[in-house]
Amino acid sequence: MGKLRAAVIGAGFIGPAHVEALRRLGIEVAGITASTPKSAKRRAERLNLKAYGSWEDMIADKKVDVIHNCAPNHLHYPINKAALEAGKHVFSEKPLTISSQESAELVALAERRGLLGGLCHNYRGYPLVREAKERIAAGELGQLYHIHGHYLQDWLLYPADYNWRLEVAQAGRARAVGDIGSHWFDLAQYVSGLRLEAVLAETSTALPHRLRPKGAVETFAGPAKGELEEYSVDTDDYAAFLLRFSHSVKGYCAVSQVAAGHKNDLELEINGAQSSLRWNQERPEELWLGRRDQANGLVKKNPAILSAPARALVHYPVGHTEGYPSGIMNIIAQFYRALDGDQQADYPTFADGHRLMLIIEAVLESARSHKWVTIKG
Ligand code: SOE
Repeated sequence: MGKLRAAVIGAGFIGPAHVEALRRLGIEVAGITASTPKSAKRRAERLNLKAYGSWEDMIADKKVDVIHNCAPNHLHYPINKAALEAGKHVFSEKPLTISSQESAELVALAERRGLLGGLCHNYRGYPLVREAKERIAAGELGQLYHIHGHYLQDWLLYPADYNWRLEVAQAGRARAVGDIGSHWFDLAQYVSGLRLEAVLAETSTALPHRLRPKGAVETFAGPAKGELEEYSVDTDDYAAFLLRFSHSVKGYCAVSQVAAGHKNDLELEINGAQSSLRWNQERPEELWLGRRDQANGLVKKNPAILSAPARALVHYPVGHTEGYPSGIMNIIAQFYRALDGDQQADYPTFADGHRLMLIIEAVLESARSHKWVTIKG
């Protein structure tokens, strides 16, 4: 396929993380764009990159082969669609779109055009996550019984914590569910190898009235300053789910963006007939093993004891901490291996993203109807 050139749309929290990952992989980055030409220029200067005036200009650039879409949620669909129509491969931020109708369209479009679509469910890219997956696939836990966990954050705790994710027009109807619930669902299915089949959900809005600034604010930027105005919010700060997976495995999970003290607390625990395992994003280099008749154990990010697929995701020796940035890089690396024709490359696809949209919609429907909802597809 030759040397591919990438370009990144979005210069907030996550766009520059894609740039860093691409640079670590030795993939050329043609440039970056942002919500305004001025902020694109500012960010591009800091990253020593070319600033495109708009995402349309970037997509029109014949020198660009792969578009990284790190724009807000409502722009995932139009940008991904335009990029595919222009013959570019797409690596998109999640959720894939804001409706399953749009995500289905993107899956079909990529297929028709013979292009690849990848999705940044970066938590799949941690060595100990992969180790958990390998141990389950090898039968170490025995028959699986339960899958549970949480994804808790506190960056939207205060009324003046502002971000575009609080605006339905930009983020879609699902907030915590779409932003962080989608990660948890993806991880639970990826690690267990099971499919989520049905959900009973409750959502709630702890802060129905918030304060917003006149200007733009970045993710994790802290409470807004300057002139503020009050506005109403009715999307989910919090959601709890009862879950049914394939093979009659049962589970539960809670997500919140207003849980004081929790920063990026994504946790997944799986219990089987022989043993359990647990992984937490804030202790990314440890995998807890739970046993009934022996001492519980802790597997460290030690290449000498990890399975081969997990070892391949390690870039520094044991005890030399790596986490979030390397996870993103590992997933992006797999996507580019797929672009290079590697059939074994393992990355979240647009088809996965479409199914996650069906899950998000099932959650919202269940929260409305107070009934179990079967996930379509
Ligand atoms: C904000 O909740 C956020 O930045 C998410 O959008 C990311 O996907 C997650 O990795 C960290 O938190």
